[in-house]
Amino acid sequence: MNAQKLLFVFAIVAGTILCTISCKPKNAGTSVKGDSGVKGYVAPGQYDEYYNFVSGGFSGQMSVYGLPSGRLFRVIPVFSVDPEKGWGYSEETKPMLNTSHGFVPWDDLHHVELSQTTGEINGKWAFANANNTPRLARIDLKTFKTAEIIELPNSGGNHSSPFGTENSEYIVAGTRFSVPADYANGDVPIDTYKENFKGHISFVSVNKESGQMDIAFQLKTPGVNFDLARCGRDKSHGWFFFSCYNTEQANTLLEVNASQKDKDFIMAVNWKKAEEYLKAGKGVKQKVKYAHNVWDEHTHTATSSIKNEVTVLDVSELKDICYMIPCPKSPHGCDVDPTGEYIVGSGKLAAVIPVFSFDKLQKAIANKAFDGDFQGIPVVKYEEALYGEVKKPGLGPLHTEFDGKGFAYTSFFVSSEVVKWNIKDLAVVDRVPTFYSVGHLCIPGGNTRKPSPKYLIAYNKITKDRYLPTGPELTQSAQLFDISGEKMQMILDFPTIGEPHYAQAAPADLIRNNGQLKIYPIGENKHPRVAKGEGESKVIREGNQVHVYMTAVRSHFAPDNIEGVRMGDDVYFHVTNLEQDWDVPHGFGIKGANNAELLIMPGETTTLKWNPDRVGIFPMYCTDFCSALHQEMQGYVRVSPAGSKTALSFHTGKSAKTPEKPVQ
Ligand code: RUQ
Ligand code: CUA
Repeated sequence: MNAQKLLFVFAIVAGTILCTISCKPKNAGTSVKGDSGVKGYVAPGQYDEYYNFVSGGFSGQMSVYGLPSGRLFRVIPVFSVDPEKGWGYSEETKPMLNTSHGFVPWDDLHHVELSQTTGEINGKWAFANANNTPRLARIDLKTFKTAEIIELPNSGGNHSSPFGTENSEYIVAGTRFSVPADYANGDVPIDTYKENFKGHISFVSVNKESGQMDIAFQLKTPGVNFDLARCGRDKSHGWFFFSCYNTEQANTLLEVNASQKDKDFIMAVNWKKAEEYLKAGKGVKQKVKYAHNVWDEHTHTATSSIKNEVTVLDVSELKDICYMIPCPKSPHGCDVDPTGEYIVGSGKLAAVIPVFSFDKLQKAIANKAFDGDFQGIPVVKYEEALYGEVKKPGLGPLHTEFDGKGFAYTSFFVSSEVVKWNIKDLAVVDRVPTFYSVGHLCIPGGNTRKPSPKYLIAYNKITKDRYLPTGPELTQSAQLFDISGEKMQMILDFPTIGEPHYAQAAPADLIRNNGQLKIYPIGENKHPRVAKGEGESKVIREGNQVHVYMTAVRSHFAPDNIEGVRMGDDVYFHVTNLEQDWDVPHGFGIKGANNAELLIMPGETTTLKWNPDRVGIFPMYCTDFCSALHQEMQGYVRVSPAGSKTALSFHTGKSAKTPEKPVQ
């Protein structure tokens, strides 16, 4: 090798090394310029302008951030157990995670939907989907607690969910995987997809006052993958739009086989028509099995009941409920603008963004401007529903939000950017890079009639070199943009819990003043094992069950000394928090417990089940720093051998009390 050649090789090697060390894409680290960071600054002690409810992805939870600060306020446990809050560990919360498959301690939460009245966020509830074992959850925004979970039969991979109508009449849930219905024979060869696999879309009604959910009906559709959905609004209220892919009906190697066709569909659903058919008795009651879990605010206890019937409308037979609109290349996002006229389809592999017109669609349906049908569902001619195409917008369009000022913002996964375009003339007006690979976007109210066009948040799948590394699993992130001017400007970048999918945001005052600050009077506690004062605290034996009616108040438990527990006992600590101020929880933990701590909210009773595994003295203590003497808030349980004669007794302070008629 001559010297020149050697130098050349050296240059390449050095270049490669340098690049692996510092090859940040241009813009990285320099995108917050001048005073833009200041715009996201919320001074200590100041409130944020918005609540941001963010899906926790594979953590199964929902997190609550402030905007514009990006401060994390709370992680609300929804579909996954959360030992920090005792969620899924206390006896009262276990039924919330019950399903027809039994207790399921985890799920994958993708989308968040805030309840609405006349197309505007009303601050009452947030809905969320479980993707893996199909369920819908309702979170009460007065308590920031999951108040209800309903399982969805006939579904697999509940991805196209939960999207709501303008008055939260319904929250819909479309199945990602079409599968043989639960009420049909499921023991069929997988390659009989075309004949035996069906899609089901659930329309779940929401009670206006209580929020209680109920599966009003399901639509049975040909087998495809439903991906996302949006309701019609204003003039298109009464319609729903679902993107679907795999209209090839492939059952293997979908990355190739589900990308064959030039166009898949957006399925337009006339749900008012479906309601008419339902009233006319056209629904078929089918035998299924699903769990419905409801939290009772007065007993602070969930009950799970198994239901076994659902009403199904077959849209291949009941004409004029569904219409297919051709949409280029595996549409993912399907978004409707604030006026309800424009429906935006984002084909993951498409080079254009088609924008459909609701008025043109109606005309096309009236004139039967169809191109045949897809297994009984009329296919509307593409041009007859199309308003126009956004040309060369970027690579890999996913999701679109709106600012209410005539602009749409679309995320591009592959080219890693947000693109702002004009809805009327379909011209691209601005684009900014995201770091990296953005999925969903959120503008507060961005899916309503009245967006507030100040901020846009991009939720990124990959963060690569943006943060200090933490091993192979790097954090995902959110990036905040100021969109009040003509140009989008990045002002903040913050890590998230789990993989953030969709998120929504609501004005701070709407949530803050929804009645959430209150006293929790102990008198309203209807828990069957409550102790409403220390005088009511006691320990009783029922066979091999020992029930401890325990109270907690700053800074002691009553009782705090318990004897007479024996090996083989099931011990239930029913801890009542006697505090009535809304912000003084207590905690409870005992050595060797096979579950978690309890966090007991003021005025509530919560139960920990404990099976002592050995003879001896077991300390217990308050886990939540509640006062200067929090560390003194502790006690002991004595465990004796099975068959021991040690009488059951308990006390706090001097006098040991023995239950009047100890049952041995
Ligand atoms: S989607 S992978 Cu919400 Cu873009 Cu789930
Ligand atoms: Cu009660 Cu710490």
